[in-house]
Amino acid sequence: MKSPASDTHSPLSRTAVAVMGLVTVLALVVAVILSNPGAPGAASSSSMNQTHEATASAHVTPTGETTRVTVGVDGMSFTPSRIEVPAGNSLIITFTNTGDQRHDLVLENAVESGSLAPGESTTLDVGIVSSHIEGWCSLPGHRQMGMVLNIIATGIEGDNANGEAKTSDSAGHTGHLGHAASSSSVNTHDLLTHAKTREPRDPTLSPIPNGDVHKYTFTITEHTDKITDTLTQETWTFNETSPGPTLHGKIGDTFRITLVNKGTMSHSIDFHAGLVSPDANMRSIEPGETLTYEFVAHNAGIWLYHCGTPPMSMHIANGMYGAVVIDPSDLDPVDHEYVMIAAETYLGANGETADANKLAAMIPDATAFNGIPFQYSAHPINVKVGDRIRVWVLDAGPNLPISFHVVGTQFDTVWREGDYLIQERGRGGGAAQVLSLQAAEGGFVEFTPLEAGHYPFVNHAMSLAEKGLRGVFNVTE
Ligand SMILES: [Cu+2]
Repeated sequence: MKSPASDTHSPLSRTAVAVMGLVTVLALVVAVILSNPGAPGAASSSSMNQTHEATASAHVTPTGETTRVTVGVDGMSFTPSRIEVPAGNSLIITFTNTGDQRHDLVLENAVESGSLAPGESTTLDVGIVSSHIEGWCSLPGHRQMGMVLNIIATGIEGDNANGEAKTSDSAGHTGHLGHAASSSSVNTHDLLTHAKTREPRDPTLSPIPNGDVHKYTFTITEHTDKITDTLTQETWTFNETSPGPTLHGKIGDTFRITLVNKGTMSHSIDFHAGLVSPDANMRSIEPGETLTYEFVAHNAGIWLYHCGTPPMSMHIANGMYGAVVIDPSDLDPVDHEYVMIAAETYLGANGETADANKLAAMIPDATAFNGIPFQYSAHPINVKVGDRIRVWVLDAGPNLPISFHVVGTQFDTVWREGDYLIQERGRGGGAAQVLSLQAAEGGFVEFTPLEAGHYPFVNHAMSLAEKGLRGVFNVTE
């Protein structure tokens, strides 16, 4: 048995390693003999061959006893979430995912279960417990939501004597095995420079397709996407775009969506545009599974859709959101009709998912209309003087409000969350400077630029505009 940390050129350390190895072997032999092979959940003898010496320390004498526990999942917690083990005992955990989406269990001594689907079970040989060991679920955001397992070594002197649980790493920037991986930051210049290299997403609202029944397949994938020329993040998407496809229909239309999960974890979808029972339609599905979700659009609006698998903040922040536009029955024709979906980005380490702590603190690194910060500053939207323009705005969040403003214009028509706040024709007098929306709210504004020029549109919560929620209408004669 080798110690990876040993210097084999030193006779002293070679002797020490040999003694430690002998102690470990003896402890294991005793543990195998003492453990009851007929006990429920008993590990097979082959799994006992894997030991984890990282947990052994010099001041704890192996007892030769084995502690066996079963651990399940309830929502976003392990049950139990705390295990007491007499110091020096070996520990065998039978981990069953009794939750409703995929989870894993990773211990700080590098023992891990691998990702388990709901109902799956595995056995973890933790080794000899000599001090407190923390465990957690490594799926993005799950640890921060509370999926922490504390293994307490009892009966030893020192700071573990009271069996005090460690608090979960408040920095929380942990990689798969708990090593710190610093989250990223970004500046306006780099975001704008990158936006110039990207093809902008066409903000034009597509016409309503023919017929009363609209069928789509939404395929979920997980991949990396560039944020700047040098920084990438793992994004989760419907049909490889974030936002996902914008659907458009009229009141009374039926939408039939086949959801296909080609990712590595559980995902789902929740269409605010429909009136359906969440139980079956919005359930999480496993990688490889499909789900048919059908709804009738009873009411007008720009409706959010999003993945509803916990932690929802993480699934939305990683890109799983989009819009369904259902026209009010009294819409007038306009020259241009656009969709702007506002969302926030909370950068994790390069190449990784959103940072769960920034997400919880609601302090985004970047913000964007239609997925790419500053894309309509880099690629202004061209209109003519006197054109009538309608802009549908949806706040996909996941957290922060938007105060949508177009510099140099006033909105003579504002429709927000189901009704007109201001309606141009027939009601003279007032106009609006912003359409204000909380997370998941939506509406539209109409306006007409009267002179040529460059008309910025922004989130007038200015600090959020400065992180990317900004674009320009280029108005020409
Ligand atoms: Cu998801």
